Amino acid sequence: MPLTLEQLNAASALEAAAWLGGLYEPSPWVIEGALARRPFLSLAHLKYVMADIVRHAGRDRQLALVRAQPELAGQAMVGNTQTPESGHEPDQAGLTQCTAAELAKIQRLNADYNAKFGFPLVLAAPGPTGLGLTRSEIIATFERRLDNPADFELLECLRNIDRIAEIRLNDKLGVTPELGNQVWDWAQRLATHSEAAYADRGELTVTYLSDAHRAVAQRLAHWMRADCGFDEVEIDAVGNVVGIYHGSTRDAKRLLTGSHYDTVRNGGKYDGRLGILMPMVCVRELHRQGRRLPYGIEVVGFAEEEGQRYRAVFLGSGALTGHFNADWLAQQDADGVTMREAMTRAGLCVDDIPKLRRDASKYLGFVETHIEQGPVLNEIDLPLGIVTSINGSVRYIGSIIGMASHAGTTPMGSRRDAATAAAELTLYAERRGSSVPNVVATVGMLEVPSGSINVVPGRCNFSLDIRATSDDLRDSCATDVCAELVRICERRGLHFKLEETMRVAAAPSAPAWQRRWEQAVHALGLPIHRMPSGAGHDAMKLHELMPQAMLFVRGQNAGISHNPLESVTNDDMQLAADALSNLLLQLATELQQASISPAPD
Ligand code: HGY
Ligand code: MN
Ligand code: MN
Repeated sequence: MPLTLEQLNAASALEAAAWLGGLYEPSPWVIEGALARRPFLSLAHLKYVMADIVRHAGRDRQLALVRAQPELAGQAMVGNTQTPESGHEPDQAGLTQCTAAELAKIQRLNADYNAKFGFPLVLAAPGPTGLGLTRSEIIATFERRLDNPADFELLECLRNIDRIAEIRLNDKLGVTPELGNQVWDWAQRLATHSEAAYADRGELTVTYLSDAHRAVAQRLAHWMRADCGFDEVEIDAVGNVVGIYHGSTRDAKRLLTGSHYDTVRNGGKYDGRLGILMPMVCVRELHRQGRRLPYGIEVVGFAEEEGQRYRAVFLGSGALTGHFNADWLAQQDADGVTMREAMTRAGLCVDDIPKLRRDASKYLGFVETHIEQGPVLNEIDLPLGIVTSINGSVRYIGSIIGMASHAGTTPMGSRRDAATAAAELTLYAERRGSSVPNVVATVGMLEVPSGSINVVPGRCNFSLDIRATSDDLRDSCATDVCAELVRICERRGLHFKLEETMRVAAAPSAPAWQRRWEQAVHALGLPIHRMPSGAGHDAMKLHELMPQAMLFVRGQNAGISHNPLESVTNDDMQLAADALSNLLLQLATELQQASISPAPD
């Protein structure tokens, strides 16, 4: 019979410690510390308390905890002795089926890792789903983490120990994160669609209206119709996938929610997509319960947010706010295909785009769940964070033009080298972005077109991405960087072209909606952590039309994103689904109590 939280809260410290003994083998101090903080408000609260105790245990105890873990190499050995809780874990990951070569590689990696860090690598072999990493994933993780700094690795080992404890605790309480598993499965399925050139390398790239992009749209629409019970599903004139789950009356106001399904090149599986799949799984639960709320739920998979194929970001959400810029239609992609042609080939009706603008009076507001795409939630061991504001950003693409010349015969003093000028600008942008808090400046693209090893670069293309928590901070940084570009080119006798491709204002969360997220997270028994978003999101576009607020979900691998290492655990996705469900029911209660359908602020 699975253990219950009530039993854990009511039992004597001795009895409870016996129940939880194997979670953090063999470090009873973690459980003792946690039990002293009873009552546990929820399973998530218990997990957080244990991770918090480990986090604040001091380096000696942390090192002892890591050093006490069974070595992966040892686990890979057949017949290795494991504790009762951990015995099945190596098997789950297939570690006990290692080939001799794999075993030798793991043992070599372990020796190198121990020699470098002075403790064994700890990796939660059951992985983000609890069902087990593959042997190749384990070896790849081992190799990657060998390159990390020591301090980072100690914390990463501790986070993996927490994850192992979390999975063991789920087992003890008979808990399976069903909704988290469903979102995980959907995300893996969507990730099977990638553009050919990238798919061949095992990379995920889905840019606007590519075949992979259209396949993802079809998949989302199918699941909305066939699995989740949406009443209406369509793919609109810009390729957004729109699912509507009506309220108790069809003309009831709607909550708008969703995120984007396009990706950056060689991106991750959860950026954007998590925010579509989360409300889909919540609507599926409502549908299964035959439940209608006093408002409708409109879930949108936005077709384009990343601006990868065309220089048109927030195209999908911008169409809903009436900001689709018709000039974008003439933009050409790297192969010379205009957006208009791409839309026509995809069967989209360009003339219908203006009709997509939403009437704000018909909506209650917009909410978005999204992976954090950063390290903060990992550093405080929290699965969920409340977004207070989305940073404003401005983007440019530019070219510095000098004179191509012979690398061997052109004296250093008489060159008009475009690449060294771009390098100066890149370093200036880094210095300026670092000079004040809450500002970031990035040169993400730097290219000498048709460059040659023996030619002084006559041209260098570059991009600029400048963001800040306020528009003033953003604009001041942008002004300085552009002024520096002028100075560099004057001094070097070069000239430049610069085009602003995006400018979006900082978007503070609507207080009432932020409060609903806070209430939802509090109801899960978790502490509230408020934080700004350094990444841009569709919510900042909808911000121009209606009140919005976001929920962040912790990412694995220290929250890395825009990278194939992007990952989320099923447990954290379960908590996000629980939080969104709670917000939906909160809103329903508010409306029922008001017994009218006002537009909450
Ligand atoms: O760049 C961003 O912040 C987002 O991922 N488009
Ligand atoms: Mn992104
Ligand atoms: Mn995103």
